Amino acid sequence: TDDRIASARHRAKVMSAEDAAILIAPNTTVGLSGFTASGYPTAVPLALAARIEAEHAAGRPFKLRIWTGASTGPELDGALAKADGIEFRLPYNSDPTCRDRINRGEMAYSDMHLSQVAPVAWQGFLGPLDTAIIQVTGIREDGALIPASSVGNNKTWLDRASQVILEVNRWQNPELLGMHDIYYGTALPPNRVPIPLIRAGDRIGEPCFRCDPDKIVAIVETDQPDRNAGFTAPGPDDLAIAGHLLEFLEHEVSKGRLPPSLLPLQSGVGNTANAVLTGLIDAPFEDLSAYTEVIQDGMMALMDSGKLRVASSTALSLSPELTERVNRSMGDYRDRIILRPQEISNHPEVIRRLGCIAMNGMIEADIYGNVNSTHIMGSRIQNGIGGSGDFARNAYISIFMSASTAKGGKISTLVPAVSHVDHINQDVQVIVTEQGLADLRGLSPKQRARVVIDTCAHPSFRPALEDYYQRALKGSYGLQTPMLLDEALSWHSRFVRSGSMAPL
Ligand code: 0RQ
Repeated sequence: TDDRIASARHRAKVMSAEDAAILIAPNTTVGLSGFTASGYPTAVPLALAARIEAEHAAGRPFKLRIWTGASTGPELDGALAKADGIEFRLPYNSDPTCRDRINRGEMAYSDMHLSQVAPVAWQGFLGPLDTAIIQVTGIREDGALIPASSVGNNKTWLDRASQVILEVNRWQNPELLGMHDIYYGTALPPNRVPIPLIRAGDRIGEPCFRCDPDKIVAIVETDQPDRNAGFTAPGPDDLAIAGHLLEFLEHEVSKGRLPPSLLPLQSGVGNTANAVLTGLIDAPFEDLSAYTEVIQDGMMALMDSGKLRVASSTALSLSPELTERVNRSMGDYRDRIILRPQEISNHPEVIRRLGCIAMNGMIEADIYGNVNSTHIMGSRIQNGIGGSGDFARNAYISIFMSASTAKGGKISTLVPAVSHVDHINQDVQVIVTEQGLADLRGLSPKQRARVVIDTCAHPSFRPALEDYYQRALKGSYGLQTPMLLDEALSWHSRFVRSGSMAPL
């Protein structure tokens, strides 16, 4: 114990992870920190998983309801799911063991818009929160908690929980102090007021979390690096998508519909999004800003190049190499990176005011521009909607991107009808594949179908899509959004039956 825990009152509560885990009762609700594999607790969840396994071995049931910020790491979601200790989880998951259990029907999963989790918790719709387990960088003498590399829902879990367990992670750089902006001005209707944030770089809150010391029942010391996966070098499809997108943005600037510094960028998870950001380094835009929820390697590269002036997010989500480098020089970024609660990083009011350019990945889109971000073949969850809905509906321009085929060419990501809808066509303005970019703004459904088929579909599926559409124009019940009811999902059922969407 050193000055990471500057308050004697708090120091008296330091104990082992095993002792802390005993304080969590079966059949209770636990809210944990973590947004991507950044700033999530590791020691207490691992000890808890071991305890759950021992209880199960002794024939005693032990399950928990788990709330987080978004996805976390293997020591949290992975370990608790392997121990069969999660009965219910929200809001976003990318852990493979959780995913399997959800898709086998063994775990309940509530996939929510990330901005809505905190307000819905305050409204009381989720029930009581028994325990919060929150990773922090340190505890100040006055008891304020210095946040770690993600903020997520931590403020809300600390405020709502009956008891609090802290993990003080010595690996996090104390220079993080001052990077965060914890806003305490949210109230419920009828007392809600405007969020006073008018530029991506504005600070409207406090650097630390407040927490009633009487609620803190345990403090565990750790030394665990964040552990997000690395990125693969962008492939030809990623580069083609990035190329189309950058050309589109240049075109919008030349038409006077976007300023030369663009508008605050939001960029989703994954390799393609990362390739787009990297591509911006050599694009003719200056003085960029970002208002987003995750900062990936591409965004750091853009910042280091001098092109990105400021980035607001709720988490750093960097490859292992970049995690180490950025963590060493955290103080250098404190004025240019702002980490906020996800209720604010993803706030519809702020996204609409700033006019974000939203760029997110998708599973599939249909010819009318409805987008599925979450489900494979209509019923199997991949990850979750994350913040894509917060940004898509409220953005200045909402862009979805994917390669035009998946699974080695056996699946077309452009289909007659999406098998699950996350983003309705009104929330989808641009679709990009390696084949091209469809600008759907202001078009009717039939005009949209024309552009999507001609521009985005892969040549191996384009004739079948065209054939479906032509027959729909003749045989549909109505002609606003032509559809053959018996055939619209036949591509998906063919894949489930035969392993390929290709026409027989
Ligand atoms: O499966 O790994 O088994 O091969 O889906 O697809 O191509 O690796 O793409 O990593 O960009 O993820 C929508 C899931 C795309 C992501 C999604 C299969 C494919 C692969 C992943 P395998 P890729 P990406 C901010 C914004 C929602 C949340 C969001 C996502 C796997 O972007 O989770 O936007 N978005 N948040 O093979 C069957 C198809 C398929 C398909 C892809 N049409 N049919 N399988 N796959 N398309 C961030 C946060 O919210 C934190």
